[in-house]
Amino acid sequence: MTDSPEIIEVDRDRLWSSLEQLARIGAYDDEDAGTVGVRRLALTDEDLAGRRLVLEWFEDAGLSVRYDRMGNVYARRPGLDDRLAPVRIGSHLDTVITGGRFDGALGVLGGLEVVRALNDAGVTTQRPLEIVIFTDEEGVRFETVTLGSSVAAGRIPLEQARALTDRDGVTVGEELDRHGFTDGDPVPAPEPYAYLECHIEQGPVLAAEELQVGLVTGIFAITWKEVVFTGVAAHAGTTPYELRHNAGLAAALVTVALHEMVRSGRYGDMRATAGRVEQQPNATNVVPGSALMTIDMRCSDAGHMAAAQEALDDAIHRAAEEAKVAVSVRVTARTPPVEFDPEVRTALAKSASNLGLSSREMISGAAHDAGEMAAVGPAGMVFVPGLHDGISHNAREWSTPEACADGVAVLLRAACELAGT
Ligand code: HGY
Ligand code: MN
Ligand code: MN
Ligand code: MN
Repeated sequence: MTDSPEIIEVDRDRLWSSLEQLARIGAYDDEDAGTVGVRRLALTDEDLAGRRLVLEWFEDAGLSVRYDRMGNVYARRPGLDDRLAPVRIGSHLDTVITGGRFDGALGVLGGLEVVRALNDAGVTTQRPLEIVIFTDEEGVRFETVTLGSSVAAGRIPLEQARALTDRDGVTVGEELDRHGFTDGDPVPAPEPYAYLECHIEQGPVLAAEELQVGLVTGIFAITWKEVVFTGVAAHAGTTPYELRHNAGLAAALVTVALHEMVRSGRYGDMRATAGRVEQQPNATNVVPGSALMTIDMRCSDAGHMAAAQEALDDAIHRAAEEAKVAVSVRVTARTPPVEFDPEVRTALAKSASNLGLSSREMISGAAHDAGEMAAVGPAGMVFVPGLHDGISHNAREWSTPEACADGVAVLLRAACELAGT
């Protein structure tokens, strides 16, 4: 029996309650933010505990679960014709160190709510649906972004992913084996008919313009670099300035160069962040002998990104010269600008307007698994407004039950349209 998507309702309170229950796993007191955050770094026990809870819900919803060798989870709801390629709805459950309860979780639990709503309405879609949990989207523990989905899409080979290490020298491969994913399905994954992701906006635009959902056009290009400056630790009081080899100075000069590059306007909508700066021996009376810094650069235009990388490399080498230190640079992530599929974008826009929701098109400055999925099939995203200027990657990340339910209602209708009801 199939009904038109009009009468299939998202259960706002059920969705909100699932978000709340999941947020208890990995909860931590964040003094700086003055609230409770969520910390489930990729492939840690907290990450797997969060998955276990969601897998229970998947099973309760009648989904059959399998996983691949990268630990990505696919929870399948049969369609009327299971020979057809599935419509996938997904995101991630891992968080950054100062995470909130919506980044990633809303996309996975939103997919689960789509299934629960279809179950309630007794509706079976033509195509099968698959809800996906991608491993390690955040790239905080193993230092590259959207790792699980990039392996599922075939951009990063599994063996290259398995060799990545965290700051304690533990490899992705050891963690995948420890959690029992080694015998999973081969990667890359078979291609979906379409991929949808609902995600908190992680920015101020929708709330500032008092809009209910964001219709995402694409994703910024992203380049991450790790830079290591090697100088000489020396006495802060007796070492004459011209004899110093100050690695900390070099890192500071690069941070200022980034600031000047962005302020120059020469690189369009470029955003640059030196998120990690660690200098050793990190002592008041010792000239820093070594410094490690990471640089995250993003912009919507590939040409601006290329020019910015050239200027950055130049700034890095000038800083090393000025501070009289050695330097090594490693690219740790590089993704092109993403354009989402016109047909998927139309399905999402039609859903939003049929629901009478106010919306606008917008680009994503944040990386998403949808960016990797866009390389292997038609993909698209819907954004949900956040509170507190849309702050994210911060324990204060917040939204409302209504906003989350609106985003998932758009997801539901677009999934029904693409999967056929
Ligand atoms: O870095 C990002 O944009 C994503 O949240 N991992
Ligand atoms: Mn995310
Ligand atoms: Mn994130
Ligand atoms: Mn994501």
